Amino acid sequence: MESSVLVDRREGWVVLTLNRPDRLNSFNEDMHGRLAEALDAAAADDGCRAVLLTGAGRGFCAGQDLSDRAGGVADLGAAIETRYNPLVRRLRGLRKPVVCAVNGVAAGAGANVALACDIVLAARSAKFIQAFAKIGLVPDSGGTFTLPRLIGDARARALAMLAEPVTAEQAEAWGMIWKVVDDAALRPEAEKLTAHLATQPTAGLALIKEAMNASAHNDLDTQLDLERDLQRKAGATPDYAEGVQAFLKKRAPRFTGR
Ligand code: T3D
Repeated sequence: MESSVLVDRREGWVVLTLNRPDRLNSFNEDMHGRLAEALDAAAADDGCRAVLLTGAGRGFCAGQDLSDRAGGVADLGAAIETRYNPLVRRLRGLRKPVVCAVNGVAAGAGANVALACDIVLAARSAKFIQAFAKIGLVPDSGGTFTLPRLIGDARARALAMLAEPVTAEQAEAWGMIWKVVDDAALRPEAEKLTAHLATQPTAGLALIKEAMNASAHNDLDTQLDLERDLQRKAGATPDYAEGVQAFLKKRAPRFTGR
C-alpha cells in the first residue's frame, strides 16, 4: 500500500503529497504522523531549502477524516493539541519556505493548513471551505488567527459561520492566497516557484518568515526592534555578502543558503 504522504526529494527541495485521494486526503493518524516526520526531516536537512505541499487526486485535503470520529471522541481538544496545532507550528516554524499547491477542494483543517503555508497557489477549480460550522465545530489549525488577518474580520466571521465555499479566484481577489492558476499549470508553476526559492538566500528567507510571523502580534515599536535584530543576523550571512558582490559585479548571485 502506498504511503499516506509521498515524499519526492528534488535537487535542493522536496515535494510532500497528501495521499489518501479516495478520502480527499483527509487526515487520519497515519497521515498526521507521516507528515510530521517528513516536515521534521525537511527541517533537519540542510540540503533541503524549500518545501512544496500538495494533494493527490482531485482534492487538496478535506480536514479531519470524519469516519474516524463515527463513534464520537471524548476530547477533541486532545486531537488539536497533539496533531493539528503541532502541524501548524511545524509549517510556520520551518526555517525554509513552504509553498502550497492547492490542487482541489481544501476543507476544514485542510483549508487552514494550506493557509499556514508561506506561499499558496491554487488551481482555478479549487475551493476553500471553513466546513467546521456544518458539523458544530470551531475553525482550527489557526483559521481564526490567519483568516481575519488575511481577509478581514467581516469576511472571516461570515465564512466561519456560514461555511460557504470560496473559489480560488475569490480567494486571490480577497488576498487569502498568493495566486490562482489554471489547473494544468498548477503543478509546473508550483514546482518552478519552489525550485526558485531553493536557490535563494535560505537563512535570509527564514528571517523574513520570522518577521512576518511576529508581525501578526507585535506593535510597531516591537516590530521595528525585531527588524533591527533580524537585519543584524541577515547582514552577517555569507549570502548577504554574495548578494552585494553579485549586484556590484552585475552577475547572478550564487547563494548557498547560509
Ligand atoms: O476531529 C478532530 O480531530 C477535530 C479536528 C477537526 C478538523 C476538521 O477538519 S473538522 C472538518 C472536517 N471536514 C469536513 O467537515 C469536510 C467534509 N467533506 C465535505 O464537506 C465534502 O466532502 C467536500 C466539500 C470537502 C467535497 O465534496 P465533494 O462533493 O467534492 O466530495 P464528496 O463526495 O463529499 O467526497 C468524496 C469522498 O471523500 C466521499 O467518499 P465516498 O462517498 O466516495 O466513499 C466522502 O465521504 C469522502 N470524504 C470527504 N471528506 C471527508 C471524507 N471522508 C472522511 N472525512 C472527510 N473529512
